Amino acid sequence: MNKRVSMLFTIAAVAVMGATLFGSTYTQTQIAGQSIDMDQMDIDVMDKIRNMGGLQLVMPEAFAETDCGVLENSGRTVVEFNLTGESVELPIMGGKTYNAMTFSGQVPGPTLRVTQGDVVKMTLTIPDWEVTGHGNDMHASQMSAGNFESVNPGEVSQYCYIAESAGIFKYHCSGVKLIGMDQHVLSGMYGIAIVDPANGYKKLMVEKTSGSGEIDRKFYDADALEFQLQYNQLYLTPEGNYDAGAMFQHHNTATVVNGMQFGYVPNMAHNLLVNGDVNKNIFVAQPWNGLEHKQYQSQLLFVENDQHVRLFIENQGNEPVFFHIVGEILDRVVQGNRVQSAATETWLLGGSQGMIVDLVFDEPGAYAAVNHDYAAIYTGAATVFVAGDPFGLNPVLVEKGVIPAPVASYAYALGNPSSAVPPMGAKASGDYVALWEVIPVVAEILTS
Ligand SMILES: [Cu+2]
Repeated sequence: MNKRVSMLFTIAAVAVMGATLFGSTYTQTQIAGQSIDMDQMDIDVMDKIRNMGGLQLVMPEAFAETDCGVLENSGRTVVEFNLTGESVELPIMGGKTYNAMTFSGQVPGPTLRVTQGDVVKMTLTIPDWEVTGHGNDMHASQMSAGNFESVNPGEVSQYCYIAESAGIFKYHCSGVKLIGMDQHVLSGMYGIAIVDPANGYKKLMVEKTSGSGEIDRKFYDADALEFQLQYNQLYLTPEGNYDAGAMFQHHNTATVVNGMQFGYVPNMAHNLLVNGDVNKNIFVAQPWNGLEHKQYQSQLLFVENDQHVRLFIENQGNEPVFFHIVGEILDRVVQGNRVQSAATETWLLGGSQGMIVDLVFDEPGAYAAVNHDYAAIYTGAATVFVAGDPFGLNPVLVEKGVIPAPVASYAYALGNPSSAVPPMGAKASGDYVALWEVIPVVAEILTS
């Protein structure tokens, strides 16, 4: 017996012994067995394993159905999710562009939102003008991407699955039969599925001290203001093409939040609103100044104080995310519908890992949510939440007639960027007012 065969035999023997000891019957005798009699083991199984050269690995398809027929008629709610695979050119900092690969022309791809137990019917269309084939792997599906293979230009393919587990799950291109998957994902072909728990979200409990040594528990209703933040990296050549060599060395060109470096930081329109001057920056890094960036314009995220805020966060990338909000504590961290932590400062997300963060911003202010890895912060992993009215705009907004009465969040005067609000998709819905159109108008009123 050569070494390789010997090792396989050992693995097979351990597996069969495991099955013998802890098999489906679980009798007291088996569990309490004192010794293993090799003569009593199933010799046929051993021979079979040996003859085929070891154990065969089988990918689970427990909840998957590549043929939609059965699941579509199962009586469950069926949610259709239609994606196209398209290569497009997108802007990055410094006035350059890069060759992006996208689902439906946007990065991240459209967000799927379903309720636990729903059937998802995913259809991927590749236009005939597209330069390459694409695939799709939804981590909510418990199904191997290998079953889906690749969809060629000019073709359409689909699969169905039951979204059995609640939580936030990545989906991504699986390349051309898994080849080039890194290039396709790191060039923009990713998104999330939010699977809401069948019994809904839970109330948020926040502990507060009264100052007399007592702890008061404050409860917030399960309804919350929701945002999504997806972290990734770009690895690019100077020409804006994917650089596999840089990826292997983890030398990223940029860190992106929802596809943008410094996604959701102030822009020149905010400068005009707050400082009365487009050139007076209100944040250290404002790379997207300039209204010519239009839909790629960075925007702030507006929340109320004392409001339950829920963040769906996914690490789509290749490097860890140490999620932290400067000046805040993450009141609750949930993964897979199970609470992982409460009142924590930072939470680590490995690659292809997601979480739901529930929190309340206690005081008016501007709070930077970051990946607390300095290389990531300086290359783009900073996002600014503005809570309450820290800039004292309410009296002026009321006096100038922009709003009839003071508001608890600038969101009620200016809205929040649709790309951060799930289900996202400025491009997907078209039903939105662009902040980069609204803010200059408001600022003009205030400064006139
Ligand atoms: Cu692809």
